[in-house]
Amino acid sequence: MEKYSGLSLVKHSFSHHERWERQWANPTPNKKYDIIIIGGGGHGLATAYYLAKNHGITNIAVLEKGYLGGGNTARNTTIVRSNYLWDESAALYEHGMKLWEGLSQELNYNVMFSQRGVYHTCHTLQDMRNNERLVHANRLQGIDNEMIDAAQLQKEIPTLDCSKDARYPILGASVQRRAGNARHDAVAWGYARAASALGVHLIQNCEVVDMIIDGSNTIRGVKTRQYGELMADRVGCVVAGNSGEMARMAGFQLPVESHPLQALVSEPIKPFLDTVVMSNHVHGYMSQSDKGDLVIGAGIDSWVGYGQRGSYPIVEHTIQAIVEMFPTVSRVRMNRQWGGIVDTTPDACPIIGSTPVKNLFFNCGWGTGGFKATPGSGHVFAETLAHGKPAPLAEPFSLERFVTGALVDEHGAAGVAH
Ligand code: FAD
Ligand code: PYC
Repeated sequence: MEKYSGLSLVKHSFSHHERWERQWANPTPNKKYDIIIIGGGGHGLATAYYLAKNHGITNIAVLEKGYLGGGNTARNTTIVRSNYLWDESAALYEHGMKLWEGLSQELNYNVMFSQRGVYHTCHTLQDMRNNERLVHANRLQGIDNEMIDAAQLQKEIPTLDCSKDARYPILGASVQRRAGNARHDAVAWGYARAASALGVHLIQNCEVVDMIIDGSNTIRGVKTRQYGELMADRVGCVVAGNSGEMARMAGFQLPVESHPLQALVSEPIKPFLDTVVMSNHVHGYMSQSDKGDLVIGAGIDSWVGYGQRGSYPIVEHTIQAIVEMFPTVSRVRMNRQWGGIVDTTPDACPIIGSTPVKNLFFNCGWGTGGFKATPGSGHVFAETLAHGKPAPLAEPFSLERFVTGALVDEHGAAGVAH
């Protein structure tokens, strides 16, 4: 089960007290920031870190309405992969994957990135064809991905039911062996600590309730519930499921819908699954955490909502799928179930870049798949904010694509059951 990338520990240059002081900073009255980042999830914290580290901009405030990393970053099932279909998205996610591969060393914080492989099982001929297409596309892009047949799959995952008696027998699978998972909160803490050490202000319990936009349609700052007005030259908004609400404050509409997405974990059991298995067809996926919990998820609630919980029929359906694929876990008890709010776009791809308001940038629309993108998203958004124009990797993901029609359709091709 131990498949972590190696760590080299370097002494951290800040005392515990200094770190505490920085991470729990309050805004200084009348201070103007170069950049305000709204949202202290993984993406916002990664953005702040790369702004400070790669662009030398440290007069930054990250404003978080709750606690750092308490949104979707804390609620996701941590699958990291880069096997997307189209060149634009494959390039973006592969950029993230490469950053993941050195992240523990970069942050001097064990993010427990474990390249244990991710399998997408195929239960129909069409599933096989879709996955073969994906594998070919990935190979042309220089991204690892391969097809295996059911006999090979059975050898690699003995507890998976690959028999012909299953309701939807498995015909084969695609597998990205460099894919895997990581520890969600460690990613947020790692970026937070490293950004704080570089001088970034991390302000928790600070909810943005409005935008300050002048007569020339330029953003000047934000209004917060706890600290009044905070001013900045540029504002980056990275609030996942709350993006639509933020756009409303800024006076425009985004093509995003907010949906609940839920997950659940079991009681801890002995190690029996050292990889990640996903089925688009029977609609469920599972991995096993280092504590032994089975980490299980499925699709979004198809209705919109802001409740951080999922509804019952989905979880019941998910468990049916999991028990079908892994009959051996049928008597395992579930410990916890929760939900997050994900922001979905019509082409299942993110929106990264400028908005109708000058100096206001959005990074949103990652939907059900943004955890894997955390380092890549932060990296390209930092470049975008630093230069005031989209980073090259972000260009295909502009808001304008919904006007020009240049969509990057990753529905289904993402190989996940959403
Ligand atoms: P968040 O972590 O949600 O951060 C946004 C922050 O903005 C929050 O902390 C929130 O409190 C803050 N905020 C909101 N409004 C305001 C305001 N007005 N003022 C100040 N702060 C505000 N992705 C994968 O790649 N792999 C997976 O396996 C996976 N599984 C998932 C499973 C579940 C159950 C869920 C819910 C999501 C899953 N995702 C997965 C998606 C992934 O979690 C998200 O795309 C990703 O975490 C988004 O990160 P973020 O930093 O943008 O958002
Ligand atoms: O994007 O791989 C993914 C994913 C799995 C579960 C939720 N998202």
